Order: sequence, then C-alpha cells, then structure tokens
Amino acid sequence: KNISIIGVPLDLGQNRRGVDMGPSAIRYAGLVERIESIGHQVMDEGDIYVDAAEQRDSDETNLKNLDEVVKATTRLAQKVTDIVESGNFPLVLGGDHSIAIGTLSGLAVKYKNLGVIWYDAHADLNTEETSPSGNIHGMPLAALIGLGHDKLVNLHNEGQKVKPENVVIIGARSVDPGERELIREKGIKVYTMHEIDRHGMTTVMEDAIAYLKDRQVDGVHLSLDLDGLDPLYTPGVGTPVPGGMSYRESHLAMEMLEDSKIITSAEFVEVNPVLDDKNKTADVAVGLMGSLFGEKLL
Ligand code: DIR
Ligand code: MN
Ligand code: MN
Ligand code: MN
Repeated sequence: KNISIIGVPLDLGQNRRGVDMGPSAIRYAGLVERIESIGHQVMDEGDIYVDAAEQRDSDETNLKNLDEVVKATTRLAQKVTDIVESGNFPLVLGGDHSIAIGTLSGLAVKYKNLGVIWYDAHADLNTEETSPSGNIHGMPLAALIGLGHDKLVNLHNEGQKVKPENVVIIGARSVDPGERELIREKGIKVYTMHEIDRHGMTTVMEDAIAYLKDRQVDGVHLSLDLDGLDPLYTPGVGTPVPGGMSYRESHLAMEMLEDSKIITSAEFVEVNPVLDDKNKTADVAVGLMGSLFGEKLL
C-alpha cells in the first residue's frame, strides 16, 4: 500500500487539553518505521493547521469551539480528498474524535456507499439538542449521517456523508439517552460490550464484516477511538470508561480486518500524552496499526 499519514493536532472538540499532542506521541512511538518495515510505502504529510481557541463562548450555540473545529476539519477534509484522489490510503492521527467529521467528509467525495467501523466506548451520536457536554467529539457520527448543527453537517459538502445503515459501532458501553433513541430510530448496527463478552470478538468481527459486505459498500473506513480499549491498556484518553475491549481482542479485530481486505482508510484518535503513562497509549495505537497493516509474527 501507499499510505499517507496526516496529523490533526486538535483538542478543541472536548474539555481535556493535551490530545493535540496525540500526533506527535504516535509518531514518537515509531509509526513510520513500523509500517515501512511491513513493506508499505509511507508518506508523512505532516499536520493540519489548527487555530487557537477563542477565549469567549459563542452566543449562537452551546457547541464548544465550533468555528475552530469547523475550520480545522474543513482543511482536513480537503487534504483527505486530495489523498484518496491520488490513490493513496489515508491514515489520520488525532486529535480528538471531532476530526472524524473532516476525515469522512473528505472520503465521501470518492466513496458514495462508504462503510464505517466505529471502534469506541461511546456512540458519538449526540447532536446540539441531545449533547450533555457541548463537546463536538461526542457528535461526529450524528453529523456524518446528516444530523446536528448545519456547520458540521454541511462541512466540505452539503448533507449526509454516510448512510446510517452502513455504520457499525463496536465496543459501546457509554451511550446517552438521545444517542440510544437515534440508534433505534436509524437502525444503526451496534455491538456493545455485552455482545463481545457473550459471543467473543471473532464472531463479532465476522458478523460486522459480513454485514458491511452485504451492504455492498465501496470502501470501509476504520475510526478507532483509543478509549474503545479498556483504560488498563490505554490510560491516555480524556474520557476513559472501564469494562472495555482488551489488548488482544483489539489486535484480533485489526488482524481480522486486515485478512478481510475491506479497509480503505483509517484514523486513530483521542491519544492524550498528558494523561498517559509513559506514552503507553500511543505505543498501543502503533501496535494496532501494525496489525491493521499486516504485521505478522511468523
Ligand atoms: C459523551 C462523551 N457521550 C458526550 N463522548 C465521548 O460528551 O457526548 N466520545 N467521550 O468519545
Ligand atoms: Mn492544546
Ligand atoms: Mn469517540
Ligand atoms: Mn470514545
């Protein structure tokens, strides 16, 4: 593969500063060497420019730092569009999960029936109306299916970027009331921790992959929030939730995605080195990317 890496040092989609250092932490953990050693061509395209947060709260909305998030994610969307049009595989490094609005809006220019695997403790399906926090990192999936603030929904291009029935959420264990309603109403496929405990990661991933193939998707984007894993393995995240997926379950999931050959783009988000234990979370992220890109023990 020809892989283009883009960093997005954005921490304005949530409350805990420091996740803007995620791209540096992931590069420091040896990302480029690791992927090159598998045999891929890697182009590090550097970071997207992020404006400093305004110190006042906007009058028109309860969404925090809306204009700065919109500007940075719009730049990201254009960059991702350029990369997919050149035929390269985009690998985006966060930054908080609000960046997914940019990544997927950029992908939507090329992929008209894109599948999405959302590996996360959360559903990220809040809107302006339902959000308990005002944090945009809790809203990207809603915006991408066309719901929420206009500026998020119409970023890069007008309207819905992803069909709700093409989304699979894996690892959910913290879902807000408005999100639960949306999941039911839109029929979004969710494998909660219950399904993973009960049936095992193998069955869950086989099901998820078969589901997306049935949907006849023209590509599949992996959006992996490091808080999807148990905080035991990835403590450097802003909103840790106990009872998550293990290190091995997560590697197995990546290995099965690699075997399936369905993944056409990926992003790894919410690595916060300020909250981490000696860059452990970035190390885990790079290990998972190794498995996703075909690293084999033997
Ligand atoms: C919560 C937390 N559902 C919110 N979301 C997080 O603020 O909307 N997403 N942490 O990753
Ligand atoms: Mn910062
Ligand atoms: Mn998330
Ligand atoms: Mn999360």
